[in-house]
Amino acid sequence: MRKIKVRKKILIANEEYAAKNRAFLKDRKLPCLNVISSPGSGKTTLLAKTIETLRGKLSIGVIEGDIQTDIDAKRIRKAGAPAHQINTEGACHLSAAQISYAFHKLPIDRLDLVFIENVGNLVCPSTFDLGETDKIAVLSVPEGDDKPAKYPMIFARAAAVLINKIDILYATDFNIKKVKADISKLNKKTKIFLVSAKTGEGMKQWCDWLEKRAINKRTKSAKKTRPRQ
Ligand SMILES: Nc1nc2c(ncn2[C@@H]2O[C@H](COP(=O)(O)OP(=O)(O)OP(=O)(O)O)[C@@H](O)[C@H]2O)c(=O)[nH]1
Ligand SMILES: [Mg+2]
Repeated sequence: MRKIKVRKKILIANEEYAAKNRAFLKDRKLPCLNVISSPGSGKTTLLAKTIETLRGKLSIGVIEGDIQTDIDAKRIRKAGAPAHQINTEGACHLSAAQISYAFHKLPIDRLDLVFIENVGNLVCPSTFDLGETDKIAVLSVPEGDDKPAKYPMIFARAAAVLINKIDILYATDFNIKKVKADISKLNKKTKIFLVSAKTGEGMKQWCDWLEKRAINKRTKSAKKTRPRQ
């Protein structure tokens, strides 16, 4: 009984911080994408490649979540973007309060887009609201094509799904047609990208989509806030 009460309190506190984060992003017309996947699907490699591909077009900042170490934040800085590392010290997902604090550790007013790389975990982060604009799922080829069916939560909620490591498709029995059908059953609206962060294949389509979304967000918000004639 007591445990339930404590959990309820934690969730209410998280919802309050998530609402605060949403308002913070809305004020700045700043898109923030929460990237979720199993450990090792290629999130950091994809983000580094995205930063390189969009250099000169979009100014990107990254909030990195890991149980321990600042390995990923260092990789992002090496790719040329500001990064803030959060260590959860055991927790399997980031919280909205941690994100609220991390926004102020980035040069937020100079950014066009913020990525959150959540702790590598296909389950826990998918239902935890951080106040992000959208969730992005990454599934890599060696994980197997049954994952959307077995772990549906993130695929049902994601605005886009990146199927990464397509350069090693030849070495697996991963069935792209089946995966696409399974994802579409869960979420008709989601956009699916086939990519290789290693070779760069498919990165242009993904980056074009990101650029459009970042620009759309700014223009839509500008229209909304424009006073009526
Ligand atoms: N062949 C191939 N390997 C890749 C690709 N993308 C990433 N990798 C490799 O996959 C491994 C894991 O990549 P990371 O980017 O660290 O994965 P991650 O999802 O950030 O991992 P965590 O942060 O630990 O959850 C590394 O050895 C990468 O070089 C790809 O497109 N193709
Ligand atoms: Mg990583």
